[in-house]
Amino acid sequence: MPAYNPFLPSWEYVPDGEPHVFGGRVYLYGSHDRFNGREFCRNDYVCWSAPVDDLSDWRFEGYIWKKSDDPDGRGWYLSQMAAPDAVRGADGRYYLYYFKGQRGTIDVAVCDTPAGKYRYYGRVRHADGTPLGKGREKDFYQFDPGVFRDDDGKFYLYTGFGASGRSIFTGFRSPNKYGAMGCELAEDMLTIRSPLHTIARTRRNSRGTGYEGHEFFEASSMRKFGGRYYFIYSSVNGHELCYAMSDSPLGEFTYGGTLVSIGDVGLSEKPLNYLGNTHGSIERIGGKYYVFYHRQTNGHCFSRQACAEEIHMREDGTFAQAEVTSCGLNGGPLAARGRCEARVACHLFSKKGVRFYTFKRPAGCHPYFTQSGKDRECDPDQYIANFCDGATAGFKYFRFAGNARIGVTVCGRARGTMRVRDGLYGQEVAAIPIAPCRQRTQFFAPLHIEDGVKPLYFTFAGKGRFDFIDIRFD
Ligand code: FUB
Repeated sequence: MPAYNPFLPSWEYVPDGEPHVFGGRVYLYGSHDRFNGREFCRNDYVCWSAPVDDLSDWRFEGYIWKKSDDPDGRGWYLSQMAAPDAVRGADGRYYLYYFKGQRGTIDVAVCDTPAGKYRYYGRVRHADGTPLGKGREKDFYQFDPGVFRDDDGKFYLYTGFGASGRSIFTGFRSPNKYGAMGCELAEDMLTIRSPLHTIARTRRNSRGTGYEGHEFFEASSMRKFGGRYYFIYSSVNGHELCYAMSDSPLGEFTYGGTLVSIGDVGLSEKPLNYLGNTHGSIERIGGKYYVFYHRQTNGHCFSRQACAEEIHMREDGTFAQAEVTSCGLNGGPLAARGRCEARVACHLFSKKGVRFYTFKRPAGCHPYFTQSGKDRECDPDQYIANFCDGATAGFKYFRFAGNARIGVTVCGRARGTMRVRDGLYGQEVAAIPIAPCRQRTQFFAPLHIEDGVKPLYFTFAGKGRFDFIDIRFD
């Protein structure tokens, strides 16, 4: 079975993913957005897992933690229960750390298995019992917990919110001027037993440190590879995951670079996909490194979906920025055979370029990923809507072998040509005529492409707009 990006079913919206391998499976812990939600994280936490030797085979593990399971009940604090992370404790149980948008504290739930039904365990606190986030000195609004177990059995917690303006959750100015914070946790998994250390810099304290332009914003996550600590975070640019390295779990960490940008910013002269926040981490699975992140679906920032790419570590331990692809966890290009859904385009932009998504879909001729049906209806289909003159969808990569024709399925009032190129600035390999249609209709044209691995870029030239459903290979 091929794997695509997004790698979960098209109707699932899991952003802020933290991948962890436990006992031969990779588990994805994340927030849970709603299709067409009006806020971040409207749904209860679910978990998905896949065997480490088949990253296309994701299994739904069910709801592991509901807002109503928290002692705050269904209070307004819980409206945005976000960005959990999990760790296996010294007692062999699994601890799920999460934060509630408007409370600014971190709570913990526990379970005997990685993806069973968690039950409430407690709130992270100082030794005197004051909740972390409510104490003094450097103890700021808590956000996006990352939890980490070191090889020596010690546990660490990382959190922080580096906004210099107002918090999207509280509406208050961010009180955190230090950056990401890290501390050691006691054996009870709740009590802090070290001072709070600054891990990565914000805009307010980055001058001369190497973080400039990629300062910490949110999404703290810790990993250790080859004896080095890697702090992974979402930068002030929002659309990228960056990392910083150290020889010690409580740093200070040196800026390393960008791991992935959802618009391939840094790899291309201009953003090649609609931007918005992203959040994730790296996991070593079967001897390879993968970066997990989320893309933005539905033209605004409240319906985000899990994606992943293989990422390469250089000999000196640094990572090269991964490009976003349609084939993600597939382990190679997609076969140019049969049907490929348009929803797996990894690049999408309009004649006027892209936008950074906020609460509302941008007006005008901007194509966007969306779906039919309601949230979590398991048979809706996802497609690209509002495809109009100059809109481009790019797919990386396909393996071509003796292909003679290519088609697209579309639906809408449009007339023109779908021009197909074998690269962003590549050769035209097909020109598919498009005519108005009230129902989904396939249009075909001869394909002139050599065998081998290539991307495909589809650009519409003409009048009107349509839904771009899929690509057909003959
Ligand atoms: O999912 C809600 C928020 O969006 C997270 O807390 C941030 O990291 C960002 O992804």
